[in-house]
Amino acid sequence: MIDKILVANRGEIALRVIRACREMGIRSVAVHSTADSDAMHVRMADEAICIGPPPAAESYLSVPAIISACDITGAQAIHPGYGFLSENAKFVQIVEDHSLTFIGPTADHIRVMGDKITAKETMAGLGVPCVPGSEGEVPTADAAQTIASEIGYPVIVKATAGGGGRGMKLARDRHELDVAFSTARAEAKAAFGNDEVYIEKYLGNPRHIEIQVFGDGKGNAVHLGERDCSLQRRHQKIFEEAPGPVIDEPTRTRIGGICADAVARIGYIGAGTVEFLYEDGEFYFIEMNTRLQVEHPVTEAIFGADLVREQIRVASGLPLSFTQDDLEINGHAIEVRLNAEKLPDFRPSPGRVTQYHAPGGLGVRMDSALYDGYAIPPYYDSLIGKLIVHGRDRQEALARLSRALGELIIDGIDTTVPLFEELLLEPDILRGDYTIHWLEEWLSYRTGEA
Ligand code: MV4
Repeated sequence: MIDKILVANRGEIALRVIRACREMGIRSVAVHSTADSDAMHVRMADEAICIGPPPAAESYLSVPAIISACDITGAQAIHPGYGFLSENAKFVQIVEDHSLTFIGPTADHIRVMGDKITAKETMAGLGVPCVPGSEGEVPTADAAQTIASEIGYPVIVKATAGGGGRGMKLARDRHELDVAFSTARAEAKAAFGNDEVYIEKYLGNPRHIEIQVFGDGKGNAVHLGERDCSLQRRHQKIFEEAPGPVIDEPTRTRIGGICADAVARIGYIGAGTVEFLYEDGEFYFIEMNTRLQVEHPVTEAIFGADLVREQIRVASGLPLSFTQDDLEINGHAIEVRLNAEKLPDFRPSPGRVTQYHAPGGLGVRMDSALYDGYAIPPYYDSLIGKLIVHGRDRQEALARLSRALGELIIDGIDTTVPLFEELLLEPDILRGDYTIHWLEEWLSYRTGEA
């Protein structure tokens, strides 16, 4: 049994994991860079160890430093959080080779899903509906022309090593395709050292709907419904909700069942997210994330489940603490991401937080590592907190979000809080009537670009 976990992350997600450890009677080890000596995760863990200088490449991404920290502290397992080493198959292989437990999927599952062509082939073979497109790699511009004329324009050229919006090129007609194909390939080569690309039919105005799945590594898996994460800016989600405003119970049961069945059949272990584009009532698989996601708390809220606890349980060889039949949705939850950024251009705004007051009360959860007087270092992601609200229905969740934003005080730095106060006045947002392009269109209209 695992009795000490090293948390290979920082900020609110490190706290999230430390909290689960404490409730399970498991000791926690924080790692930190020299820029994070005063960080809250260092104080909240049972032990802390410095692993390097401020740049993440020399600290939070340093595999030797993290493995050494396990040796020194006697931690038997590593929780990677999200980002950093969470989807790095080579790291997971090294962890396994050192007889340590990675709290997450196997290196093989991470590798399969990290290569987007292999991921799509695998999921298609397991009965998951995919976007129409090429069967695997498209090797030449001629092959691209042939496939595009079969599936019809517009098409999108994607890098197999990409994901999350990196390395994509749109082609509206056959004239645009040659340029899209060669630039996608060149950019993929430069960014990922892998120039393999594939082609899909471009969906014009979909929602981003993702299904939370959980496997026990023994051929059993469940789904925990969907999240609608369509509100994004430059592929960064800012507002997420569960359940999805346009997904009904039969639809949820059908697509959730397909996803749970697929991951069960590959023997998947731990938390995963199956991402879809959803348009005209149809789901189209695009990618699978093999980590716990930033927005997991909205799922926790409506199912009353602790997903980090479940990750630790299955990594320890224990069964999930619920079956599919136990899982029932209760109400509606919304998360907004609070970033240390200055509007209107979202420029990072690190610095000292002179005053901090977290909102509270019924149905309010604030996941943040902030405190009064904390100096946000400039080296890392600008996410400084997540405000999650839960209500009996969507309307109550929205009212609670507005109320909680009003209670929140973060002084001394600029944050994205005013953006959410404005969004909550928009009829489309109040109705749940938005797609993946809504936010960027709204932002460009507001700043007078359009
Ligand atoms: C697409 C698409 C339209 N058609 N694929 C962007 C991130 C990556 N996960 C997949 N992405 C897209 N793939 C096809 N065939 C549109 C996007 C896309 C998008 C997807 C989800 C959320 C926001 C987005 C914003 C722009 C483009």
